[in-house]
Amino acid sequence: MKICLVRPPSIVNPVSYIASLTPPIGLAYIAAALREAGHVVDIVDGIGERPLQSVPIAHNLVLRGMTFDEIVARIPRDAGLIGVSGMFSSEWNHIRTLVNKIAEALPDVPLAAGGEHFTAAPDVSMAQCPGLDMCVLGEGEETIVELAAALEKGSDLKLVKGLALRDGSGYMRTGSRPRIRAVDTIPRPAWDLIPLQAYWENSLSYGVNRGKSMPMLASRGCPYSCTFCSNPAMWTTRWIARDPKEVLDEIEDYKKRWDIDNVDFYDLTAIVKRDWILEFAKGLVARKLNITWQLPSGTRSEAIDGEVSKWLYASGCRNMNYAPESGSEDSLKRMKKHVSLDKLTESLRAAVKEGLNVKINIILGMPDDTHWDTLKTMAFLVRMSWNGAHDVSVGVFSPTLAPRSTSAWCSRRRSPTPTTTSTSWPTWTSPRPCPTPTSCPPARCSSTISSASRCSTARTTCSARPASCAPCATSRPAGTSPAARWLWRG
Ligand code: B12
Ligand code: SF4
Repeated sequence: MKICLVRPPSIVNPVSYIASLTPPIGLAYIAAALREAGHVVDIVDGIGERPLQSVPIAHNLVLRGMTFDEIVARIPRDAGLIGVSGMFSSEWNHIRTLVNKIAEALPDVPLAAGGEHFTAAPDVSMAQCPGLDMCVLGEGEETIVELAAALEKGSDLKLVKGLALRDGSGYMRTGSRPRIRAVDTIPRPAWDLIPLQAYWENSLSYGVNRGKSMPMLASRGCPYSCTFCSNPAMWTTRWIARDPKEVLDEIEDYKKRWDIDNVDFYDLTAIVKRDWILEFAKGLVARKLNITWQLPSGTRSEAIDGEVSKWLYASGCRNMNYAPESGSEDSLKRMKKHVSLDKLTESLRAAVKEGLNVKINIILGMPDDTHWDTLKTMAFLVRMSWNGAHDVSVGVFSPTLAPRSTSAWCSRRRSPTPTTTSTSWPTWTSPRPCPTPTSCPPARCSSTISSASRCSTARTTCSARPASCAPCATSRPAGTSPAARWLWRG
């Protein structure tokens, strides 16, 4: 069967330094699995095929990439299945328009969707996209292959686990699919179907720009259940790492094929086991590939001590994000973050001592956070700065940005009124009854938002994309990071 996979364009603030546009590793994995099952696959990469094109939309934002009409025109008319990817719930309004346009143009072709957004909100997605036939929930490789086989044979789709299907005027789930345990058997991403050159030529990657960068996944899932995070609903709490040798072979293959300079790990949390990371880092040193690598998405710090940091640096790791998210113990308890700030500080000192650039990820305005929690977080950032942290990334918790599958979203919402058919942005996120309506706190986040926006202005200093950005590429002495300058300027 011919299958077409579609990656929508992305919403970007044109003056932001932190809006990364990245090659779609999720779709490349889906394409590889389908190809291995014998299908002919085409990917319409709505970003990579027009990386510099911008279409203005509301609120000082642009859609970067192909227009919806260009995407619809690019889809082969003889496709037997179309699959659309949707990562961010914050982009739903636009993904919805695209899905509806595809369904109108190709009404007879089965239309599936998958990714973080569709996993968190299949009910809303199907209610607002009448032409969307099914959503693939969670990890997609096995489900899409079984779905394509069932469509070819004309067999009952209800027997394919991991789907949300239309059922009368509503929808039904076909039952949950277990995670893939044998992760080393998952075919490597089909990068030949993605215009990688366009990303490299335009310095589009995740993390700090260190030249020709390849996305990579060393593990899937995360063993924790932080309340603001979609991980438990999307991947369960099972962390499964690939064999370090497999990851090294993949890197070596990319070095030979494309002479890459750098690897960006997209893992939810790559470093969980000390033995794993040591074996990986020592293996990379032994292979002498002359590349750098980084962990831009945030990692746990528990397994990173002096010896691990030494090997991280020796193997080419240059940038790493720790994600304590708050400096307030009360807030951390509510987030179920399970992090010791003292141990994290110790780990950070060791990493900085070995020469790594360390960024701290923070979330402000979580449900039930007080001004006191915010002040404690600011003090914690000062401490991090004195200990050598180079950068800070501050996000503001928002019920519209948080995935609907997270418990923090649920406790933040106000109205229990079902609104699956509403198309207005602020209300679509409230379609299911809240199990704990009495715990919804009063609106008191707005006071913290102003501090966060000041901070996010300051952080652009160090998140600037060009390779020439000296602060990103080199270590600076403790106490002179953007966080420190921002906090001390009065
Ligand atoms: C890379 C990344 C980014 C990049 C994205 C670049 C881009 N435009 O694509 C950048 C840095 C820009 C980014 C920003 C943000 N991110 Co981010 N990011 C990631 C990250 C680290 C990796 C994504 C990835 O490639 N995963 C690996 C692949 C294999 O998984 P996958 O894409 O989910 O694909 C699998 C399935 O979903 C499914 N699938 C996917 N597509 C399809 C399609 C079909 C047809 C099928 C059948 C299946 C299928 O099959 C795939 C293989 O199993 C994830 C964490 C993670 N590891 O997933 C967070 C994550 C996606 N980000 C998240 C968040 C919250 C954000 C921000 C809102 C943070 C902030 N406050 O600013 C912003 C939003 C930006 C925006 N545009 O609105 C959340 C998503 C929450 C949500 N559902 O909305 C995640 C899950 C992190 C988390 N745990 O909280 N992010
Ligand atoms: S925030 Fe990080 S540690 Fe917490 S569940 Fe998500 S990926 Fe895991």
